[in-house]
Order: sequence, then C-alpha cells, then structure tokens
Amino acid sequence: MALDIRALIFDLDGVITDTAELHYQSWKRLSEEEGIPFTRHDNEQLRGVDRRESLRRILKGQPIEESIAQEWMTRKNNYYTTLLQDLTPDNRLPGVVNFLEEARAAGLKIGLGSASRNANPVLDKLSLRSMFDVVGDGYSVARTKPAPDLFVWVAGALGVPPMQSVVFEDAEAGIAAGLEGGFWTVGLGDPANVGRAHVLIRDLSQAAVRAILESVEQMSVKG
Ligand code: B16
Ligand code: MG
Repeated sequence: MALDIRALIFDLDGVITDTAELHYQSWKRLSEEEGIPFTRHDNEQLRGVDRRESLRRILKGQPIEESIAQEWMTRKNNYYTTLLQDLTPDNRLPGVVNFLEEARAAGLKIGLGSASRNANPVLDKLSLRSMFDVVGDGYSVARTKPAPDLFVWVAGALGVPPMQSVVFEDAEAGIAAGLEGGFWTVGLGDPANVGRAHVLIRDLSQAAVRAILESVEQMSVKG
C-alpha cells in the first residue's frame, strides 16, 4: 500500500446529524424578531461556518454594533440549545453507527471536527460521544473553517499527520479547510457544495470504510 490511512475525522452537522434545520429555525426566529429577511436558501450559506460568520452572512454586509451582534448570537444560541433538548439517537443520519463501527474495527482512530460550540452536547444527545477518540469543536481553535486549523488540531490530538487522515464534510468551507490542511477529503451530499473533495458520496449509508480507503489509495498512486 502506498498510503497508510490511520484516522478518519468527521464533521458533525450534515455528516453525523442534521442540525442545520435547528440552526435554521433558531436564526429564522431571531431574524423575524429583528425584521431581517432570511430564507432556507440563505441558510445553506451558513453550513460549516461559525456563529459570528453566520450572522455576518445573514446581514449580507449590513453593519452591526458588536454589542448588538453578541446579544443576537446569544439569543439565537438560546433558541438553538432549547431545540437541542429534543434531539435523540433517532436523529443520527443514516449509516453513521455502522460506518463508525467499521472504522473502529479496521483499527482507525476517529475524530470529530465541528465548528459548533455545541458539538459535545449534541454528541451526548445522540449517545455517540464514546465513539470518538478526540472531539474538536468551536472552542478548540480561534480560526474555524475554512481555515484548516480545526482539522489540524484534531489530527494532532489523534497523533496522526493530515496526509494519513481523511476528513468527511458536507460543506464547501469544510472541504476547503481539509484541502488547505493537506487532508484527504470525502464530500457528502450536493456536489455544488463539496465538488472539490477527492471522493464524493451521498451519505455514510452509501459508503464502506474499505471502499473509501481504496479510492484514496488509488488517487495517491496516480499522484
Ligand atoms: P454553533 P459543523 C456548524 O457545524 C454548522 O454547520 C453551522 O451552521 C454553525 O453555524 C456552526 O456549526 C456553529 O454552531 O452556533 O452551535 O457554535 O458543520 O461544523 O458541525
Ligand atoms: Mg457540516
């Protein structure tokens, strides 16, 4: 084998569970209270980027005083954490547990790299926390996606170099972060978002760990 993949690093929202809908409902409530137009289409632009960048995108360049921005983000997060209370293991996306178990059985290390400051409580609600060796979240690094820092932080904590790790992402910002960090990347979902990834899949139920590793090995051989 030309390559020796030793770790898989997963994004949370859009890969392990679909919290994008809950983020949408929370931002929607705030935007209605503040009279800001915000649609489901706008919400797609928030995938994978942190809370401050999400607000910047919602405001579409409109300036805001920082103290007001902080109050709005706190209010939105209160709405979001209230919605998270109803999250259960049924909210795991299809194929997640099988895929993680297959990775574990193959001897791979497993990390999580989420821009969310709520990643740990979300994993707890999904009863998945114990399946990850390392959890990197919105508190782990100063610059989140599309900067590579978060995935590099997770890989470092796992003790595996980026070139021997595969990142799984549903967002353009996440694939950009993975590529910039020198990781192998698997894009889930819409190729309009993740078309730059090395490997494209629909979701984890449509993929086998072995097949992903083989695809990456073949790409590395082709150079
Ligand atoms: P929070 P991921 C991201 O999660 C979401 O995709 C993004 O929409 C959200 O703004 C971000 O987390 C921050 O979330 O407000 O909970 O800190 O895809 O990186 O797992
Ligand atoms: Mg995501």
